Amino acid sequence: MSFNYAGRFNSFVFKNATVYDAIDSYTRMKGITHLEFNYPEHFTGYDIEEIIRRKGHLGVNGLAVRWRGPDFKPGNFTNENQHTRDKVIAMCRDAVDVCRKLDGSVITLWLENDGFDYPFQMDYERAFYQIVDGVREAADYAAGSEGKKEIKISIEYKPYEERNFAMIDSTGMVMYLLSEIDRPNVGCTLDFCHMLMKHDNPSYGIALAARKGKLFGLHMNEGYGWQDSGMIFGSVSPVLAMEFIYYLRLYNYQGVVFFDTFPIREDPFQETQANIDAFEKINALVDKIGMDKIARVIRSKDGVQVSRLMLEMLK
Ligand SMILES: [Mn+2]
Repeated sequence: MSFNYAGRFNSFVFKNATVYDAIDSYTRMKGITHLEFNYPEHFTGYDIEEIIRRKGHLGVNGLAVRWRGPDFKPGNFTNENQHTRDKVIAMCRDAVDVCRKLDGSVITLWLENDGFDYPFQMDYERAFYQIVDGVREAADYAAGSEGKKEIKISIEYKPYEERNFAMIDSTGMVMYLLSEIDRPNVGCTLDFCHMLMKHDNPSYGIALAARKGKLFGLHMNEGYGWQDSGMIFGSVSPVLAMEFIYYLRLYNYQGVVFFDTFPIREDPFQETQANIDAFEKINALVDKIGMDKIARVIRSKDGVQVSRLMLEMLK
């Protein structure tokens, strides 16, 4: 099974490259199939027609909405300033329009400010259903209609950062949110580091989301679990990474594998390529060992057999 790959624009942009430069790099990189933008930051000062010209053979996966600036700090969908909350939803609609123009598929929403820091700071029920209603509004706008492609809305959870507590903080909570939203075009994006931060087993999350047809996106990276490390895929826990790829194949994941990594000290071109190479190599190891054999080990529920499988993988 082969996978679709996209890299993180800001890996280049934060090193003084333009969005155009980054697109040119991606067209030269081995394995990249799609582009994944932030909205509005990667469009401000850029021409969409020029972006389309430069991307050549690459597809567009979608856009992640970023609500930047002091107005959004108290909350995104949970903002009590009606004007600001309207703007939060309007930006989702604008992102859907741009996504359609680029023939993309998915709008990713990470609810960065929808959380709380103090006890007695949040009316939890009100806040949760402000998110439900807000995402529904965006999703209904993104739904397909005559002549208009359906765009998916995908919720990316993170347990904490920026706030001490996030409203949507775990795989279980995001699945619960999706069932309350109850829209066919709303699903989730699972970020490997965010899952480790929550002590959510990454593959368990895939299984539950995929079973419901709600696995709309992946953010692949690596870390030690206590912060959003954004390291190269498979570099800390290759066995967890291997289990993850096994489940992606089991559920026939057809979406894009986006590498949400932070090459602060590394060369961004080589670092992105290293992510793809690691993913491809671990995928090849799953092939070599075989899906059936892995399934047998899982059925055994035996730690010793699991350890032997791991040694075979390292051989
Ligand atoms: Mn992410």
